[in-house]
Amino acid sequence: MDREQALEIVEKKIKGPRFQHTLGVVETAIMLSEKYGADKEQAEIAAIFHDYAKLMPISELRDTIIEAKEDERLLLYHPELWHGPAAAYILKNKLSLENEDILNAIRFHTTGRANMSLLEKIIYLADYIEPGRNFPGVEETRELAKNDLNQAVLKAISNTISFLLAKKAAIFPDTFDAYNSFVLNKD
Ligand code: DGI
Ligand code: FE
Ligand code: FE
Ligand code: FE
Repeated sequence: MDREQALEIVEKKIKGPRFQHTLGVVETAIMLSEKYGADKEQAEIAAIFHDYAKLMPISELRDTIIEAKEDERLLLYHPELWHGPAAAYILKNKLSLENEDILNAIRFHTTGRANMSLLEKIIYLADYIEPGRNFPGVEETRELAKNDLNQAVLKAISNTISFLLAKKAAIFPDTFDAYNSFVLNKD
């Protein structure tokens, strides 16, 4: 599947501002791939599809998580955590996307996880710093992204955890695992 086909499929699912965000993630993921030596085509496909399931109804997302045999603990947490795993399943089973690294970059783009691959880090970070984002701390994360991928991803994860703590939101274990993995392994 090439870029144009992929964009056409995604634009049907997520029109408007959400599609603009996706284009920002694509541009940022390609830039980060060049800087940090990831496969540009893979980063592009993962970025195009990362929010493919973002606007699916919650009931369909829930059914998809169950059908996919994804981690059922997800269902105890905020539905915001469901669109990545659901997209990975649909892309594999209905759109024949086979590359496991691409699928994992999509699956874990909201939470991160321990021992993320280069592609997973790039998609996580691109989602956080794409030009359309303006949450507190994003500028500092963009600066770190210029020279140190791991420090930048760690910053994005730390900011997300602080944000969730301030809201008294439940924090999914993969989010903590991602944080600990960067702090302990300095990877
Ligand atoms: O889909 P996007 O809006 O582009 O971005 P995303 O998939 O990274 O979702 C971001 C949201 O997910 C943001 O509001 C923070 C939230 N989030 C990330 N990790 C956790 C979480 N929410 C909860 N409740 N628990 C988490 O561990
Ligand atoms: Fe997302
Ligand atoms: Fe994100
Ligand atoms: Fe996104």
